[in-house]
Amino acid sequence: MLIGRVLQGVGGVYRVYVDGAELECSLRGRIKQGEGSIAVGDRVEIERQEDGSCRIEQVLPREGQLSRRSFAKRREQVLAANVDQLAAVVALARPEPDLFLLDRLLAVAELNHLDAFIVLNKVDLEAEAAVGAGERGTDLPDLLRPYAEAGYEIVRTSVKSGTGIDSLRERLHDRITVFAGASGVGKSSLLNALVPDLGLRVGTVGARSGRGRHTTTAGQLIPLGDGSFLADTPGVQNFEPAALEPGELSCVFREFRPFLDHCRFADCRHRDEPGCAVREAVAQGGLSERRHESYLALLESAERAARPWDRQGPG
Ligand SMILES: Nc1nc2c(ncn2[C@@H]2O[C@H](COP(=O)(O)OP(=O)(O)O)[C@@H](O)[C@H]2O)c(=O)[nH]1
Ligand SMILES: [Mg+2]
Ligand SMILES: [Zn+2]
Repeated sequence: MLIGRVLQGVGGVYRVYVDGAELECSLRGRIKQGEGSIAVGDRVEIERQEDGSCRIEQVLPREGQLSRRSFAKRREQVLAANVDQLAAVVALARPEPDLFLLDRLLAVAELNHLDAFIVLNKVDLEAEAAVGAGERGTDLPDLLRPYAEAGYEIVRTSVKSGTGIDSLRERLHDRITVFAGASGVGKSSLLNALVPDLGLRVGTVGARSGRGRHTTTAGQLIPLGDGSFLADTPGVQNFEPAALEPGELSCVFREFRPFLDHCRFADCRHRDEPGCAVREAVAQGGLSERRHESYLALLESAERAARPWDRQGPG
């Protein structure tokens, strides 16, 4: 009997990582029937069959998972099992930072009880970023300050110059990490830099993000060989924030937590209630106004999803 980790599953065939090698395995019928009970990242027991083929006999208990909840279907889709942390990737420039997406990704991490950190990639594009910052009126390090203050570590990288790749590798050590971020920020490039013989396809810049732009279609786990695994799970970007329960949201914004007990109402949604400690902190500059706006936008979509009769209605 062998124990391994599921790297990928396509059409009933599973690639399983065992002691530095990969085995192709089938799945025992009884596991197959319990739909969704095996995912990328699962630890499994494998038995070699008489004909030499390998079969997954059992899925070992999970320590956490990254899942996407769908409100409409009232079910959970497991994107990857045993994930430890999420790396939210943004680019200094090209594309312009999508901070609402960053807030959503960090929310996903919090909801799934994953550690999270930010990778600021393309730091070689400083000159270009300065132009964008001029047009915007703020530069990205300023925009990222609230995240650092909330306790999110920021690792600066450039695939082009090699800056920060070693620190990033250290940050990944012995853990399963999900890379997430907008199309074009350099996720595939970073994975290629971390695993030199990987050869993931790198996309072109400028193309509109959206369906069909993802060069990786099915989720997979990439072993770094030192006990670290990178999870390439395209579904994270399309995470549906509407699947959140409205009441869950305020805890998900980490830096709001110290204020939550001080709101006048226990069920305060930090929008227009009197005596709201969160809004008070925003007004006094102790909390970021932009993060609060993201919170309100997520709250609205969560409330809309909780009212099925106007889910189709205009925003
Ligand atoms: N200047 C610069 N370009 C980068 C860097 N990392 C990635 N790119 C480029 O950004 C584009 C998108 O990269 P890709 O890895 O496909 O992004 P993904 O969509 O997040 O997987 C490609 O043209 C890369 O060559 C970097 O650190 N600096
Ligand atoms: Mg990619
Ligand atoms: Zn409040």
